[in-house]
Amino acid sequence: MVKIVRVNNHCIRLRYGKPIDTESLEYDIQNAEELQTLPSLPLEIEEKENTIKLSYIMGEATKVLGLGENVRGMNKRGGLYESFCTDDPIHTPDKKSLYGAHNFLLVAGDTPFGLFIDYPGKITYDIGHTVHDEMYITINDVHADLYIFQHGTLKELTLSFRSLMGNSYAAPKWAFGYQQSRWSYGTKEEVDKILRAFEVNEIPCDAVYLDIDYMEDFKDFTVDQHKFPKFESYVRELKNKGIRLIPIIDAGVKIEQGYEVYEEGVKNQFFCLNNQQEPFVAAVWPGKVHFPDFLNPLARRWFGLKYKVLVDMGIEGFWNDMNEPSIFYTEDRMQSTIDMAKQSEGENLNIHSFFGLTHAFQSLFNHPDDYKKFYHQMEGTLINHKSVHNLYGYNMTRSAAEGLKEIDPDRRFLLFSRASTIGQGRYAGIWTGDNYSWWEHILLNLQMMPAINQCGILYTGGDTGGFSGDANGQLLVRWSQLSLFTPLFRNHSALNTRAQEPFAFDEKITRILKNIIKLRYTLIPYLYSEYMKAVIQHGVFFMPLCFEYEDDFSSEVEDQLLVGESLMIAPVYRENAKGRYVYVPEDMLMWKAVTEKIEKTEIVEKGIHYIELALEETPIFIRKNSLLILSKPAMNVDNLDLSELTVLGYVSDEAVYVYFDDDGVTRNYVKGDYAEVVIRVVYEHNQFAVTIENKGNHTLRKLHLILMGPDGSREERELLIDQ
Ligand code: MIG
Repeated sequence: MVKIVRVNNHCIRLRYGKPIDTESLEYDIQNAEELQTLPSLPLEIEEKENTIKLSYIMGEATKVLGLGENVRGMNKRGGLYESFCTDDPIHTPDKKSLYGAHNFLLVAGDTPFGLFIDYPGKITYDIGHTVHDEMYITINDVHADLYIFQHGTLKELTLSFRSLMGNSYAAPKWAFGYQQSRWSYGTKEEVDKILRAFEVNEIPCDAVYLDIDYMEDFKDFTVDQHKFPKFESYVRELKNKGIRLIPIIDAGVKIEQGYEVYEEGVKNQFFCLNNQQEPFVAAVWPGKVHFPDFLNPLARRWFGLKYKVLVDMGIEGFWNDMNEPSIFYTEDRMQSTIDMAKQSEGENLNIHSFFGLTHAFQSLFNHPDDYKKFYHQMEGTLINHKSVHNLYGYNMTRSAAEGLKEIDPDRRFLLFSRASTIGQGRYAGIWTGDNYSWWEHILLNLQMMPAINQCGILYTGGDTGGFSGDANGQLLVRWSQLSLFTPLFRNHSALNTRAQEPFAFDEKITRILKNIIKLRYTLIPYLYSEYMKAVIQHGVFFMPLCFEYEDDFSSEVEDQLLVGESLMIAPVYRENAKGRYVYVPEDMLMWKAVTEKIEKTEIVEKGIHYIELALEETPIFIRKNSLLILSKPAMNVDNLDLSELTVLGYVSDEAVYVYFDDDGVTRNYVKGDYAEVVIRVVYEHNQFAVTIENKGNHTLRKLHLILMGPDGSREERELLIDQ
């Protein structure tokens, strides 16, 4: 049985059975009109053998964008995918699922449409993998909500979807600064050593991360006093220098008598249960753990308020890890695997039995059947984990966000998660997990960004330089030239890998990275303004070219992005490359940025160009009739001087830029407490005319304009801003 409602001009919802309320979307269903007849649909939907199957025949030129955080290119055609939040640290193209479950697709055929499947268990996608022209989607259930978006461009359909999600999370402004991480800076001495190197090299930095080793025996909400004596005063001492410490919080709670979180959780039945209704045991970092039942609202609130211990010590940001949840092993599976090994002791193992045995050990990690072994308490009933798997990390993050809001209602905390699903963007951002120091992963990182944004998750970025494996200086530089534009710009790497801080290579690399990081601070007024407008207006920060340019070629471009309304980026992602081909979809102003100084600019005409790019050059393209706003660099965001800004523009007719700013610290922007400066530049009769209009309180006093027009005209002027 299907029930159909019209949600808005672009969207209808088809409800099959009685789906679980995932709370992925947040819109007013009261006014939605119920439709009595099935409208014509762009794809076939069939209920069959306890599944819902969707199928669609793709035209030769049809492209399929979306699926958020996943492997392969922007166009998902040709691949098999699953949505099942998975801790898989090796992001090769044959994988089907990473940490997020992002069931949103944009089908760009003759008549574009969008599809969101609101269902929290596993969904499989065959997008032209088995048969080139055919797309099949299978939901192994008869309860699901399908949202279909029609009658608009790809951008309009995305914005329509975004409007159903509620307000996105707004990171504090300091979280747009450069951030340094490592598994682990495990003691105060190590953190101090790193910070000294930043100071000596005069490299700006806003945050240093604490990975699992800051805890006592990997117990959440504890700090090892031997490794970090007088933690509270240390946190405050660093904050006075403009540095925030960001501790990690893991999903698994260590089983240990006397450990408060464990004891309270057991007492109140706040942990997931096994089929005997006892707390379910899995093993992760600390050894045996219980998983908080984040789907139970009482448990969610309880865990969220635990962050207070660290907030009271001055902590303003957290990263939530291992919340797919990742399971190293379960006891019974370990036992049967050991039994199997014992049985084969002394045997003459052949190719089958040997690989059978090693496979059994390898598949202890995140075994699919282990996700069937535990239950959540939702509205008084027990629900098997497997059918709601994709809601786990989302609700852990929600727990943190709601807890932090209760603990300190006004403050914006930095918060991001590894696992996620659609809806989580209201509470936090994500990072893209354990990538590798592989050149391919720069491109993969770029390709995920717009798809993640389509799902309402705006604060995002990858482990710059790569998590696993050893980076070289060149890789880190090129990767940083991408991360320069991601809201989260964090260098992170794994245990036992080569050091990859900006000063870990040679002098030349240090100098280049220092310039890139300083350039980041120069770009913060623009990046933050574009990010906050996307938050407030339910927009996106990253877009593929085809959202703005309708020519056929733009829809083919898989290695360039639009960043906010003014910029296009085209980073180098091949080792030893001295440049790259760039498709310029309209005349643009290219800036080969080396430092924050505006040099090496030129107008590039629409077309395909080979652009030479020395290692230290970051290509930044300013779109026609667009403005880029820049500040002077600073050693951290708190010290950015926003009273004097530079505007770099390329104007052939008229450019209007709305520069957003607010305190960057509180939630007052929600009440409209923010400033907008409207900068308008008109080019007429070979002259530029500039007007400024202010709304709200802002700190801007002076603008330095560098304007380029068609036929080589260029002008610089200063403008004092009236208050
Ligand atoms: O299984 O806390 O993705 O960023 O450094 C490894 C240690 C657990 C995985 C995270 C990574 C983090 C690491 N964690």
